Amino acid sequence: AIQAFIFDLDGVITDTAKYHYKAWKQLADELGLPFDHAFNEQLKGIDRMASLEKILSQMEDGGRSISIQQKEHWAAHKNSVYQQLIEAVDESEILPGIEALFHELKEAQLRIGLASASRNAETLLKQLKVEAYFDCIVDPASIANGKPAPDIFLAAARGLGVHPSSCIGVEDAEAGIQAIKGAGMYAVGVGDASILSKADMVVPDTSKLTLTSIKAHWSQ
Ligand code: B16
Ligand code: MG
Repeated sequence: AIQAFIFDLDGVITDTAKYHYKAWKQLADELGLPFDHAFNEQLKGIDRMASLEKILSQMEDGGRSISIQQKEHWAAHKNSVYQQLIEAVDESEILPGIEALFHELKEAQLRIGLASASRNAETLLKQLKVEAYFDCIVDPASIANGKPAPDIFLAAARGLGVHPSSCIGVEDAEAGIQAIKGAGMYAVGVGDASILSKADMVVPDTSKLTLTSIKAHWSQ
């Protein structure tokens, strides 16, 4: 039976993907590098430094001439722009259906975990006033290999004390779906079914996420 749900944050619980986009876009513009929504899609679920490296890989030398110190400076700069953008986030920015789903899961006595690559995730859960629903929040700084590696989802299952095969992972990013499947969990994608084709089930938006519909698909 299903024992736990493990959620991604950005793009699933709240739409911070748009703030990440704005902050990266500002940095890319400052550096004179191309950046659009299609490129941003590749950064979803990918941690801060790996995201920066993808952007810099568009430089003529693939970004190889850039020192670690310079990269750290740019990554910190992006993060401070991002943190300003999320300062005003409050419970009005929880995506539709998410809080109702959290209620349903608690009623059914299922555990809830967070597997977000974002080092700002805990701050956001507090601002959204949903932190109390979570039985385990994985610290992404403790994870050696980011998504698409399964590590962060496996750490969440371990933290919840549940076997991966009894966990449902919920993700909006292709890298995240790969991570869930690599962990041996059931993957629910939120968004474009053609991008999230490796998921076991895809819903177009969070309002369609209900325990009943997921259970029905899971048992098939
Ligand atoms: P930060 P998720 C990910 O969060 C975002 O999708 C990704 O765009 C971002 O670069 C990453 O977190 C790191 O975020 O810079 O705040 O540490 O989708 O895994 O919840
Ligand atoms: Mg995400």
